[in-house]
Amino acid sequence: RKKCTRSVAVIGAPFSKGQKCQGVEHGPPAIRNAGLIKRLSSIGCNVYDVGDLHFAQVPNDKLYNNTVKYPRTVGLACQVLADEVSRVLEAGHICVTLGGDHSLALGTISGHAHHCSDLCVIWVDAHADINTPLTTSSGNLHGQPVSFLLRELQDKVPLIPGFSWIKPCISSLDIVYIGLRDLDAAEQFILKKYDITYYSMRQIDCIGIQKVMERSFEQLLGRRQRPIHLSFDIDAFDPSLAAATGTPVIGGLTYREGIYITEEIHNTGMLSALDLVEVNPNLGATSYEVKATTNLAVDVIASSLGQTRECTQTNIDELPTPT
Ligand code: B3U
Ligand code: MN
Ligand code: MN
Repeated sequence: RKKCTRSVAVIGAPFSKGQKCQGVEHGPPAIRNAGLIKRLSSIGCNVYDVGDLHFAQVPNDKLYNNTVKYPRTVGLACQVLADEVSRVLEAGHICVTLGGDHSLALGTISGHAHHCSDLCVIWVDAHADINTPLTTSSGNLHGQPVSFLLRELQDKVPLIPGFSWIKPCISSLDIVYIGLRDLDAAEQFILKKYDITYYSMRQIDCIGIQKVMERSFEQLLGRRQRPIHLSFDIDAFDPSLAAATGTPVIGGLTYREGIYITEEIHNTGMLSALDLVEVNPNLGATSYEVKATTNLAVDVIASSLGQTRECTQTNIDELPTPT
């Protein structure tokens, strides 16, 4: 249960305007209260807790195109977050961001790319979050962040208010999805048309999580070592494990699959930034379900940073002898 090689900065991003459920802004304190900082210290991480950022709500933030909600508020929050992420990476930390809803990945990935343009992304989620402002039917920006980040997609993405600072920073071969099981038709079309690699739950059933990780690393790291951005939506897990989230979808990752993903990412030695998003402590039917979800979030983060399911302490070299 030990070994964390570098220092880790933790940023709370209590942001919720990328979706409609109240409460996801309470994710950061809920994950902290489940013992995140202590756990990271106990596995040997040097933890620098940035605390929670403050996000202003932009007044008169009208719908874009009669559909997209809070574009200016989301754009500004992501800009603030991007600056903070590149600052802590610059200082040499691994950057852990606690959400908040998944629209904030626009900020974390932009900030990460500002620090190192060579990054790759592993997006663990039930959803692809790749609608454009013109294909979204919900209007929620947490279902769209990837569309703003992909270079190949830019001729299909309109400039929306609050987003002019964003530069697309990844290509379709630089991202891999794991855990998908709820795609809109347009999202499915985009994944196919732009040749984006995705391992859906069906694919995981077919080949197993071990092969999924092997193939992901072969694609992303096979030619050269590069920093990994892990964007982990807690709704990738089965709702029986992570009930306290806004859009649960049946048939998700098991605990063992989810933890195997993060253990393998740690083992590459290339993890540079991690988002843990969509934990909503207002949801979940009982306090037990909320606790289970926040504990799971802590396990995901800790195993990304070196917590193992085996004891890796090496401080015993002799058994006690009876006298
Ligand atoms: N694809 C739908 C649903 C959705 C996306 N992300 C979540 N839900 N969490 C949308 O709103 O774009
Ligand atoms: Mn998501
Ligand atoms: Mn999701």
